[in-house]
Amino acid sequence: MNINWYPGHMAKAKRLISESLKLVDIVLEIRDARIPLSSANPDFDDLFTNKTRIVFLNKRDLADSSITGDWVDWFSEQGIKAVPINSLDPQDTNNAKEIILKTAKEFHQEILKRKGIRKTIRGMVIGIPNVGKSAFINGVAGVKKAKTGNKPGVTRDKQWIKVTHYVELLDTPGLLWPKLDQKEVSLNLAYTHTIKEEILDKEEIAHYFLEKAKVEFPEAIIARYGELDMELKGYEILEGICIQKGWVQAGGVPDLKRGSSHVLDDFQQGRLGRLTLEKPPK
Ligand SMILES: Nc1nc2c(ncn2[C@@H]2O[C@H](COP(=O)(O)OP(=O)(O)OP(=O)(O)O)[C@@H](O)[C@H]2O)c(=O)[nH]1
Ligand SMILES: [Mg+2]
Repeated sequence: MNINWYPGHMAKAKRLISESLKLVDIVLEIRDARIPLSSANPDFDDLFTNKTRIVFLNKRDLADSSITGDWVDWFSEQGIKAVPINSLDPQDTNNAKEIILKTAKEFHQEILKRKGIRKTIRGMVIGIPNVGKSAFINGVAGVKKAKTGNKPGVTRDKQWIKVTHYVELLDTPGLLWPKLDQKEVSLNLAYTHTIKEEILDKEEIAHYFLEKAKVEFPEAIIARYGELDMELKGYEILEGICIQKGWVQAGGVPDLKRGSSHVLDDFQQGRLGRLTLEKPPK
């Protein structure tokens, strides 16, 4: 199992982000609440040292709310402010807007005092692909200016979007890193649809997903697909799901391709319930 996806547009986007950094006062990092560590790009630590950084745990509506609470505590222990959010919920995005405006106001006043000028405060929104950066900006700005889509690699260029007369946010393309060398991380990125589907072996990914599910949330699988022997291997559980749901080819052969697409899509769309894949380190 070896997943790597670092197309040319990401290398270009990384250069573009580095160049835009000097224009930016605040960095808003969007992570996936279901995988708060796997969705952290290790390249960002070097890129954004010395910048005020706020972490948003997006897609909180798809994650287990009690584990999200544990994550907020864990981040706080690391000295990082982490805010759970559903970018499609106006109440949540209004709350995020208030947090951003409060931080921006502090910058604005400090610059006014120091330099006597009223400067536009700029925030850069960064994160891995498909985590919801553009949806976050649209929600916070209250306009649908940034293009969003249910697949990674939608945003291809930078785009400034006004939030108020003195605050602007920069939408950026999702960035992965050149070498995904940790299997667990790669799989978490694949499960959450961060990696382009066309390059994945979906049957293999679904097998690993069910291997994890049978230990961590077997009830969610049974509730969705019916009674299954969760002692079996991931592949065999997938076969069982196909048979239960009638996803079979001629002669009753389980259609594993169809089954794996359904299972992964059900997880991604929250149809298996609110499931978090990573717990905070002890
Ligand atoms: N359930 C849920 N879906 C969300 C949330 N935020 C974004 N989405 C959906 O996730 C998908 C990706 O959102 P985008 O805003 O396009 O993601 P992005 O990070 O800009 O993606 P790239 O530009 O490809 O890097 C879209 O289908 C959004 O509707 C959220 O908080 N909850
Ligand atoms: Mg985008």
